[in-house]
Amino acid sequence: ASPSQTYRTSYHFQPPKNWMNDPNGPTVYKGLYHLFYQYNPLGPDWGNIVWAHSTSKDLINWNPHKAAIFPSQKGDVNGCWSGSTTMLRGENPAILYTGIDPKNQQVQNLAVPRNLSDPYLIEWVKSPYNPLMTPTPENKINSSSFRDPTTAWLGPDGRWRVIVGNKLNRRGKALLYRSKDFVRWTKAQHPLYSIQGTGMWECPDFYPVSSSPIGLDTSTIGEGVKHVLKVSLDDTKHDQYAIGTYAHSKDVFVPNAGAAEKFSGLRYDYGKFYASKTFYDSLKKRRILWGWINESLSREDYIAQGWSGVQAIPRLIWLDKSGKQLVQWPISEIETLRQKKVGYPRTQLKSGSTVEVQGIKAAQADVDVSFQVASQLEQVDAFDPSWTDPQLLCSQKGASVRGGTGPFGLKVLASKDLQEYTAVFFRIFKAQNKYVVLMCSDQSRSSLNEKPDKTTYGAFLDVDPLHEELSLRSLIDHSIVESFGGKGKACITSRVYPTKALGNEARLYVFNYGKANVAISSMNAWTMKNASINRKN
Ligand code: DQQ
Repeated sequence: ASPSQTYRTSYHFQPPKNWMNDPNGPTVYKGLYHLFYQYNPLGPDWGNIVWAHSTSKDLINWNPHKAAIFPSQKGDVNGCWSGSTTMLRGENPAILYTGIDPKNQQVQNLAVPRNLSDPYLIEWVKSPYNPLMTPTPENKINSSSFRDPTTAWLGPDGRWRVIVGNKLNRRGKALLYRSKDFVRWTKAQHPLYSIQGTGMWECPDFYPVSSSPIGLDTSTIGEGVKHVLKVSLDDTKHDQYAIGTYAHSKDVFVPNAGAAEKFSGLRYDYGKFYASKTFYDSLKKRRILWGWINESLSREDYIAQGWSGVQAIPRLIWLDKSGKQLVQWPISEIETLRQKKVGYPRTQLKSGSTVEVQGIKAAQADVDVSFQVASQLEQVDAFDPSWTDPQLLCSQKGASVRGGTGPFGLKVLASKDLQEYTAVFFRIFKAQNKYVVLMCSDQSRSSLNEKPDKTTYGAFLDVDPLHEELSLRSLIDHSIVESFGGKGKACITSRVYPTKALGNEARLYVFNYGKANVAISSMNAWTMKNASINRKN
């Protein structure tokens, strides 16, 4: 393959070439899924941003269309940045997005379909009233930190609400606007929520959840409904969230105790995953999460390959039974790409062993493995309570550092001689009165090429290894590994650039480098078919 094609994916969403970043305005209309995305039509680097557009019947295979929103008005001459779709009454989609005006100020604009009988929604018309929300000295909004309107929700008083990301000095804010007609918007006195010291909140998202995979429409309020506020922290490039309550009489978000201090705790994904956005899929009554995964290559190298960025596989998202965190799982449609399966019966994975999973195409695969360690916890290492940063812990205790129980897990995108591999694994510790499970994705050996960023990622996984299995599912696709631990309680996505473990040379292994044996209670692996993604007919 030519260098530009080496790291392209076979079933992840990407345009045929050029730069892509945030997913925008995902929705479903007349049975068709729509994805818009931040795109540079002129090259592989960020710039000249338009809303590119694709549609799909299954969220897996996508057809490209012409750009839906591109600079054409005063309110967006310098770029059409991120935003969201809202379904107005009677199935009327409306897009709110950020435009960059002639003075390079960030303003919010409205666009609606030209022809509602076209399920592809090819043509979009901008409101003659644009811009609808602007920064002014009176409203004290900083014109370079005012962007990314959310999907709006309808209050019991018949008024729409939307939030827009903002910061004032170091205070991150979710500014709240209200409107009766979706055109005239008034800024509320108070933001929906704000936190001192976080820096800019990009791409906020605000939506109701319940502890069942059945999703809720964005305007749902009531008994037993919790709300999630997600922000993309510009300073750290992490998507963090808090769970709480939407006090709709006051129009404020009240996070659960301890849930939101500086958004320091919960992340959708502990690897690469940014500027994400959910939407309510009214066809299948579920909430779906899209997120952007950027390159770990140097700028020089992604420019040389002629493209940059992929979208993560859409994930179902819901509230965990504990109420303390969200759970994510690849949408079931992805399983239609599963082709050749290899299954393993229950086996022992002896201390020190590395076993190849043969019979699949390991460069594009779906692997689901469960481990049992309950009877193997005598030698477990002690947990030091000062270890509060799982990423740091994973980088200190990588795949080649022997422990009592663990590391054990998968070596993916591995070369035959194991000179190259990405290790996704668990390690167990004993804290005072509970076990601590660490999940890591160690990229340090992922490529013989020195240049890509190989930061190790890590997360604590809220699973009790004494009573529960430890499951790990990884979606492997040439240069992406998306891993789901504990049935979706912790997700870690990484980008890797093997030089040997390419195409048919890639291998998959299951390994145990801990002192204790562990049991594999089940393991299935599938070759994944290519999806048809944005191919011009
Ligand atoms: N990307 C967009 C902005 C947003 C940022 C510009 C997040 O609207 O804040 O391409 O990645």
